[in-house]
Amino acid sequence: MYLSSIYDQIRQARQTGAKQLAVLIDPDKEPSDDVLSVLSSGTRSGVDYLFVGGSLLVQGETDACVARLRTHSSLPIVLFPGNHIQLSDHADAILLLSLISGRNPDFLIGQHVVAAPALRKSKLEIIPTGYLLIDGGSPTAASYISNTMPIPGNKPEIAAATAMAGEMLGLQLIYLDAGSGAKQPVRPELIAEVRRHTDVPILTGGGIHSPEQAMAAAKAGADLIVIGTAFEKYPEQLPAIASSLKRISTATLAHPTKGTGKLDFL
Ligand code: 1GP
Repeated sequence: MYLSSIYDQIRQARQTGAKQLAVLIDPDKEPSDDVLSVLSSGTRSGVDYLFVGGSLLVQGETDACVARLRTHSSLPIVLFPGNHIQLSDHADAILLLSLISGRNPDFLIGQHVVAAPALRKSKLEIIPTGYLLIDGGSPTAASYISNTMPIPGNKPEIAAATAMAGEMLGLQLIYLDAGSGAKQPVRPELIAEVRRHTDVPILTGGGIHSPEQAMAAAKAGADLIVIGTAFEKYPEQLPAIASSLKRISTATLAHPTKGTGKLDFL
């Protein structure tokens, strides 16, 4: 079946129980040869999307980074911007992030207002995304730069209520992020609680560096796993993570959960 948009692909994966993988490319960092070689193998690498962005770019440029990735990879490129200047018309889509775990109006709506005229002119597919920072055991650039407090990792009910509010406001994805380089990924219990209370696809990332962690997040109900730091440092480990997610997808497809499409691994 032809799927017209990236959001359709993510939603379709959610409906069938297929788990997806995105790697996050930081425009500030020059990709190593090993990283480029994984990217150039396209979907054979087990990667579904390239995400591009960072909380703060010191020297990198989003547009140049996207252009460079295009020459090395045929994978869809999705902007994951830290602010309104991280735009590129050469990407396929943008996660228009509203930082709903925080109470900083600039990241709830302010940056969006500044970016809206340029986004309206662009051909980017815009995917409204509820972005929740979850405490991963250490301060992260995302919480510092956004000047927001992450949701405590042991308060799944707060995350679930926040995600519910985001869904009711019409946000189409929920991204649970422990922040880049987090000590601990978002706890599976928290992901599961958000899953129980929302139907939109769930993305999670921050601190995931092993197949076991990726599988735990996926089993808890995350539909798309995002890996940044571990991919930069150990790109050779990516196939193991990708195949662990494929195993879960295959198990889900063999034993689909009836009714709501919610997964029942717990
Ligand atoms: C950060 O979720 C992403 O926003 C990825 O985090 O760099 O820790 O993989 P890592």
